[in-house]
Amino acid sequence: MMSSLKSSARPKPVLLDCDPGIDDAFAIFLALKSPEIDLVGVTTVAGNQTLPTVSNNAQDLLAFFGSPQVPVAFGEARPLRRDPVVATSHGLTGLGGRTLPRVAGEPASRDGVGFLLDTVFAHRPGELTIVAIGPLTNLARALERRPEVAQHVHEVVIMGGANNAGNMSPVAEFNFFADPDAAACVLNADWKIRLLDLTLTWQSAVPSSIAQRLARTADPIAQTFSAWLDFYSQGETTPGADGPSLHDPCAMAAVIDPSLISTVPAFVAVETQSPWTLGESVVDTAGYFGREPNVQLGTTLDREGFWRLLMGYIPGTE
Ligand SMILES: [Ca+2]
Repeated sequence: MMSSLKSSARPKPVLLDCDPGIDDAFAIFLALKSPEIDLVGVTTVAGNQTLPTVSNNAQDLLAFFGSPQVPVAFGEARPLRRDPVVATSHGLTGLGGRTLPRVAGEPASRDGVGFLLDTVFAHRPGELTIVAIGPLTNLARALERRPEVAQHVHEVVIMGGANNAGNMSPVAEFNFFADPDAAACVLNADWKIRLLDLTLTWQSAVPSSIAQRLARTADPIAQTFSAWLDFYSQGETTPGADGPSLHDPCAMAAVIDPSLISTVPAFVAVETQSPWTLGESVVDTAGYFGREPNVQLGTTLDREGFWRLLMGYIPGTE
């Protein structure tokens, strides 16, 4: 339930940059249901699937969760300098295991980067939070067009990178692997970043008791989540745990309740050259490189609190 949450007087305005994606779907759900967040817009980016597919999914998800009025802008269809890669663990539709009613129509904009910039500058300095849970192409393009965007946002919360093992290569996580040049650009920019990498998000692994509760709950949202998790568990594994991890909603949870995630200051660089370690995030918390920290890096997730938060919004799962 929600009793541990402290509702702030005013919800925080959040722009979500995403590539739905099964775990993205859970992040959208959290953003819409949480009274701590005002989801002011969604931008899409090629990642888990192609841009048309993830864009349709974003629109369908918002409608399915009862908020079709949230504007969706279609963003970048290709990484900055490389060929697109898609993920396999989300299936050909990006939402494998359960197809949603198709409502997708015209976007709020076909210039997602322009929409992102307009949304940022429509807010006061330090007011808007960006949650970025796909490849960072849109954010990098926004920095190219208007570098001052970095000083205008409150914070960027990113799901990406891998301090230890990766999930697209031995060392690289999907979002950073898909567009390493964009990840490097975004981490080099002068904005406040909380970075949640696989070391953190793997701590969200779905407990079997939760999977069972979802499976036996009749509510359509619970049934859909259960079907997605069944599908996702076939292609997404978590070291040391039985269930798949919900990487993306960790970033939304970090905005809703920052106490769920502890962080340390770190300098993080992204490898953009080596064919063997492309997209690796090199984490320096000990000062080897003599560089100032550029992120607050998530270290520990309150797994129980995270699942309590998410399940608290799903009807019928008490
Ligand atoms: Ca994603």
